[in-house]
Amino acid sequence: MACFDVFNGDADGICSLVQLRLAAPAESTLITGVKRDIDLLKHVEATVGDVVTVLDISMQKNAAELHRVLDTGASVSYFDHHQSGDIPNHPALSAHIDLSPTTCTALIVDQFLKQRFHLWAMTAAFGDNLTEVAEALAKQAGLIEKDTLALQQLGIALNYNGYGSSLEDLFYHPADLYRQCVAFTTPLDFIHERSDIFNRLNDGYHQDMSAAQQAPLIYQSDSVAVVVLPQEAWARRRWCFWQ
Ligand SMILES: [Mn+2]
Repeated sequence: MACFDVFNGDADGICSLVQLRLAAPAESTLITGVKRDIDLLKHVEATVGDVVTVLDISMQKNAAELHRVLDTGASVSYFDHHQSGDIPNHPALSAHIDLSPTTCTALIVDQFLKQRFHLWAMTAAFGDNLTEVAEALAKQAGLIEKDTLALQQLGIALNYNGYGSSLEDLFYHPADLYRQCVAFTTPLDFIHERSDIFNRLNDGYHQDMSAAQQAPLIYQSDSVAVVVLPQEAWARRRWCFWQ
């Protein structure tokens, strides 16, 4: 039996898989990409009895590939908060889909795991821009402000890492980032023990922001501004972030 973990390369995808694999460790083939690459199920070459977990990519956009994978005899657990389209009624599919604007995939996983790795879920909520939701959860959990802020910074930085036109543009390959994160039960331990990674992500984000602010402005009106960006990785990250 082979395991395939298919996940969006942003904070939500990474933190969702971190929670599931902390709860149920397994050797798996990791399938991910830049944040905008959600066409991921096509890379799964499963056979009968295999187990496929899919996180934070639209079921609607992957519908044909989902049917293909189910037809091989593999079982699929699907967690997501994007457009699902019709959810196939298949005995080997367990779908955990919630389209509410106040949730994200990592929060759906958090509920599924009865909040076992709650801080990872909050990190993802910050990364998915659900700031009020994440702050409320942090308050309920009794987190001190400094720790809440650290989770927010990590969520934003993990999320930003997913932006780029190709994997080469990213600070870290999302699969590598996942492997580093899953070594820690809480994101606060990760931040503390792997400050090298945390700082590179966080500093990289801020450096890109200030580089973009200094890019030459060639036109501005009340509604439009045109800046010229160089053909460099940081500019492609910013460009994809703006899209
Ligand atoms: Mn998400």
